[in-house]
Amino acid sequence: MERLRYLTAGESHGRGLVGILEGIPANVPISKDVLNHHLARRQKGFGRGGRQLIEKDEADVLTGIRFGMTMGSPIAMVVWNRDWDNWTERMDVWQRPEEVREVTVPRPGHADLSGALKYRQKDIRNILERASARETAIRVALGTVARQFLEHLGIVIGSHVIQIHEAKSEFDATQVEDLNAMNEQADASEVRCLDSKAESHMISQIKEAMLTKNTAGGVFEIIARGLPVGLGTHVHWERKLDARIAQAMMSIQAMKGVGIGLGFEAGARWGSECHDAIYHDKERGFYRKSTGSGGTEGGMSTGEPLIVRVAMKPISTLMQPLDSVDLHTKEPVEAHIERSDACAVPAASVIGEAVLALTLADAVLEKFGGDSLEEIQAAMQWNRDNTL
Ligand code: EPS
Repeated sequence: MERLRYLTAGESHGRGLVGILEGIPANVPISKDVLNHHLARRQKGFGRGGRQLIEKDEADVLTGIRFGMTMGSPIAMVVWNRDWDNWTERMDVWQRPEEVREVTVPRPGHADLSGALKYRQKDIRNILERASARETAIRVALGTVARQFLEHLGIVIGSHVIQIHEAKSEFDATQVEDLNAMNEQADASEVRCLDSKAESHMISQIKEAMLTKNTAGGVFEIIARGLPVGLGTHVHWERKLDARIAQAMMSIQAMKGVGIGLGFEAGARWGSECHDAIYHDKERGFYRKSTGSGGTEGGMSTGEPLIVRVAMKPISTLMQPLDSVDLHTKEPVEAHIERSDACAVPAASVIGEAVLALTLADAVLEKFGGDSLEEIQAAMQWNRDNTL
């Protein structure tokens, strides 16, 4: 990230998850309710396991905000793990209990084996605790600060689930103007799906996964509107907006594919069916009628809706485990079973929104600079005419 930095720490069953966000300008109003609202959205979704009945995630802000306003200083926060109460001995920072049930059988698909070998850990718990998607709770908290900053600049983000296993939504979100309303509607669905026929199919796919002791993956779509032209740049690989978005999405646990706009589908289309023809009028400046590029050209935002699709693999903890090998005995055994989720694609869509907010906030700060919200609002103003 160029202008915004963030760092998270914390284990799934440790005391809590810690985050620091540095680079948010001063004078951005931040609402505690909005922070906790998005944290609650991340906890929902059909197919979640028992853990979410224990947790009620809230952001405990320690620094950087005073009277509900950012001060330009680093924002530090904690999401405490309620489940910690059940793990105090097993996850004690100092004292090893007399008996520790070590995890010695790696789950295929998880960080378990590569992590254990890389860090030379005989107890896989030392890997899986940090690899766990529990970490995304603090990322949503940090991302929601970025999101509130963006909203004050007229940039709004929404998402919905477009596929779970074989069930596919036909809903076209690219034309939706009010993304907050779209999000509310998606939140009302147990699978965050906006196509009612596909919604019941998705639920039945997850039920089938549960019944067969399996897990289900899927695809979600995130849309952002209100972006100025020219976030990111064509001049250098690491500053390209689409590249930064892809990296951010792939950093979310269990994500395996990212597409911008038509994404993989672009490979099967003629050029004339792919690219968005250019128009101009006095009111809008330059504009497009189609959304194939997904709002980026040459690594820069076009000012059109940004459309990101992300594929999540099925969660790797299977209740009917695949073959594995014990780390110590090297004997073939069934993989380790941990309490887990059958499907977390709806939650992943909320995490995607937060991660996108962090990436976009960084790109906004890179282009417009400024130490206070007012400076950035003013700098963005003249860019809004969309013409030369
Ligand atoms: C996860 C395993 C499960 C999930 C967890 C991610 O946790 P547990 O082992 O405590 O049942 O519920 O996700 C969360 C805790 C969360 O808040 O999203 C994993 O192995 O990635």
